[in-house]
Amino acid sequence: MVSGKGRLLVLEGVDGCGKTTQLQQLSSWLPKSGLMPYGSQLVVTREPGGTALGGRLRQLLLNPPDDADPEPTAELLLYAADRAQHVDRVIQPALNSGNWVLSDRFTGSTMAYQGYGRGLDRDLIAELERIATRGLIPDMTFWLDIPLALSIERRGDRQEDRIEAEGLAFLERVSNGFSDLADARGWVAVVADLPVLEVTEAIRTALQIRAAAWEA
Ligand code: T5A
Repeated sequence: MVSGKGRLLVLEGVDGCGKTTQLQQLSSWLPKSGLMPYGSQLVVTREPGGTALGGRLRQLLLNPPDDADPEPTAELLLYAADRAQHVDRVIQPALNSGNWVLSDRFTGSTMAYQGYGRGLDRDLIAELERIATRGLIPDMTFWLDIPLALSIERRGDRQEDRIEAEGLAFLERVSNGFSDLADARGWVAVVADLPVLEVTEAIRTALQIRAAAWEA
């Protein structure tokens, strides 16, 4: 029996900002941090691709076979479909059981990439966000803030996926989008061009402060 409330924590930022690295750091620390309710579990997940259906959608979105690349509106709807399945199958059931969920990307990525990046209608995106999540809002979102040039450098000569291959101007719009969203949605901005453990420490400290407020 879990004695507390489930919580949804999200990491957001441009490609190569260090989300996956921090997700690993947090997933080993959180269960022994004393922050999670007694008996609860940590569910670590990601978008796109947090479900079996989402895994197929991820492939179509990021590395589609020849001639199967989606146009912007289809891309938006595929990300929304991935999220709807993710919320219904993974996130909401975990939260209902009092577990904590740590997700690599969530709704902010759609607003940043498809809204700011692709220039699709942001009101429509907000409406789709509401439909796909059924109104679920993360308890805490960490935006890993990093200069775009460094995020590109960090990705090195790894093969680019379809979104990463959109080019610098696109990624600049996405990066500005994340900055606007962090302000508008009350995200925690984390300076991410520091050594891994310093970034982890900043996230941990912010989370400890917020968790104390949850308990108060
Ligand atoms: N997308 C997603 C949309 O367009 N709309 C949506 O709605 C959603 C949900 C998903 C793609 O889909 C798009 C956005 C994306 O383009 P993804 O799986 O999230 O892709 O892929 P990326 O964000 O590209 O993930 P990456 O793995 O490339 O980047 P991460 O996770 O941000 O970075 P990470 O941790 O892998 O680090 C990159 C490199 O930097 C090093 C790491 O060791 C690694 O080599 N590094 C550091 N080096 C020095 N100091 C640090 N502090 C470091 N942290 C990491």
